[in-house]
Amino acid sequence: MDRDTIYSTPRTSVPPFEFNAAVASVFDDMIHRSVPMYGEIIRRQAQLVQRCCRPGTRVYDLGCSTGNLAMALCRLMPAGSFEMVAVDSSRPMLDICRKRLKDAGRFDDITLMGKDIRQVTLDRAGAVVVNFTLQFIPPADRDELLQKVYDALMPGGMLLFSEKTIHADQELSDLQVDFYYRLKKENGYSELEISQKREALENVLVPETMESHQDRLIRCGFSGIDVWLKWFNFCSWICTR
Ligand code: GEK
Repeated sequence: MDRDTIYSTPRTSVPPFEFNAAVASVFDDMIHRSVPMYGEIIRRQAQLVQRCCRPGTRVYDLGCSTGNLAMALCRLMPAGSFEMVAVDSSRPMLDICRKRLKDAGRFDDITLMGKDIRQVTLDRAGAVVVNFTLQFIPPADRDELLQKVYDALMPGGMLLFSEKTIHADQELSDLQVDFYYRLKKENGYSELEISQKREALENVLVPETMESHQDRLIRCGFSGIDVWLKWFNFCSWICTR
């Protein structure tokens, strides 16, 4: 896994963050060092998917990046025992995902789609995973996307959803951000890397409060909503119909 050094040298101006080839090539290192408990999130989500995925249903991973969830699911479930569609609009991310699946001999298990998740039709969904991707969708389009997820879920189906959030209380918000940057420093990012990445993500990653996410989930019709993991400004939900 290549090390993420994208923001390690000073830039005169920091362009908006993109999921381009440079980012894709270091993505796994970047996400493991930037998302608290990322390995735990993927491991437990794969186990949850395994529980609720019944014959005739599909698993969707919307914003699949390099396919960490697909790989975790392949480790848990034998070839041919599940149907999965993994979607991402970044070509370089999907190229890496495809190669990993081929190398593991599991390419036939997963359908990869290079598309905007807003344009994808979902059908017979047993589980839909949306990890740290809604935050990159324009806020005005988020209701429609989650409504589409809800409408596609079969009885007994689940949405597994994770986001970076903000806190409405400024003092608590500052505290969360402070601890988040502390974690990034502990994981080897310098002050310069942290501040240039923050600048790059401005207006690209648009976080919402947990309450605003939960209000949307309720509006869309989800009846069971559980925060199963929370670490300062990071939150993972299980949502059932
Ligand atoms: C993981 N879920 O490893 N349509 C499709 N893909 C999109 C769109 C869109 N409109 N916008 C962004 N993406 C993964 C991590 S990363 C999170 C998800 C992060 C894709 C984008 O190309 C990228 O691969 C992914 O969403 C977000 O659990 O980097 O913070």
